[in-house]
Amino acid sequence: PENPEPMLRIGKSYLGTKYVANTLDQDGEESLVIRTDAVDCLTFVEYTLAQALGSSFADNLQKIRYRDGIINGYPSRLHYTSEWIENGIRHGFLTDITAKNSAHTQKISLSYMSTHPKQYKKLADSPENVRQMAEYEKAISGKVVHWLPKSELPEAGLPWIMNGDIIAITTKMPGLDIAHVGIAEYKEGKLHLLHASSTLGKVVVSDEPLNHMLNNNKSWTGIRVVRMSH
Ligand code: NAG
Repeated sequence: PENPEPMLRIGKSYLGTKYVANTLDQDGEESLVIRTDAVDCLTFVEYTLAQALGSSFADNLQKIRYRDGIINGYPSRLHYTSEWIENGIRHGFLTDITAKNSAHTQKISLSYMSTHPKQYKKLADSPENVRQMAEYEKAISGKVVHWLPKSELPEAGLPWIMNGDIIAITTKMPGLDIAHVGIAEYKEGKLHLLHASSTLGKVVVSDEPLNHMLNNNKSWTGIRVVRMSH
């Protein structure tokens, strides 16, 4: 069968969708934004996962995007992908595949948002939001997670990385955990990335295999792999 994995089948229905950053940062109170016509790397994965999980799209999206599914201001949104992953595992809709298959570990260290408030509309004007973000950063920092260094990812991928898996790219940018996310797709025996590309301005399957993308980016260090739990 072709594309039997729902994450891949649904993710591919977004091919060509335009890339737009910051669609979730609306004026006024934080609320559940659904903009499936304009995505960034993370919202693309969120919409795909919300649809793949079945039944209520909006309910799923809220559980995916907000800490424990509760919308309570800007800091209740899961801004850091490692906390986004942790929330998904805790609520039973994601499984940490790297944890089962890679012995490499790293300690999470988050501070980027609270130290760059001018880059975020909802932090630039709110010291209270900055204070709360700093608290959440502190709460997750120090947690140890498994990852796969890019030097250990062959062009052909690995047997334990499957079509439709969520790939989160780790970064050495100080205070940040994940720099980019997408969905795994094997093409002609090589592992590629289905992702919302800011440089190409839309959702694409990478021309290059994922390991080339990683090796061509100096600040990207490796990957974490998580899978939708069925
Ligand atoms: C992430 C942003 C987050 C935003 C999400 C979806 C960081 C650390 N996180 O990259 O604020 O909600 O994209 O647009 O910048």
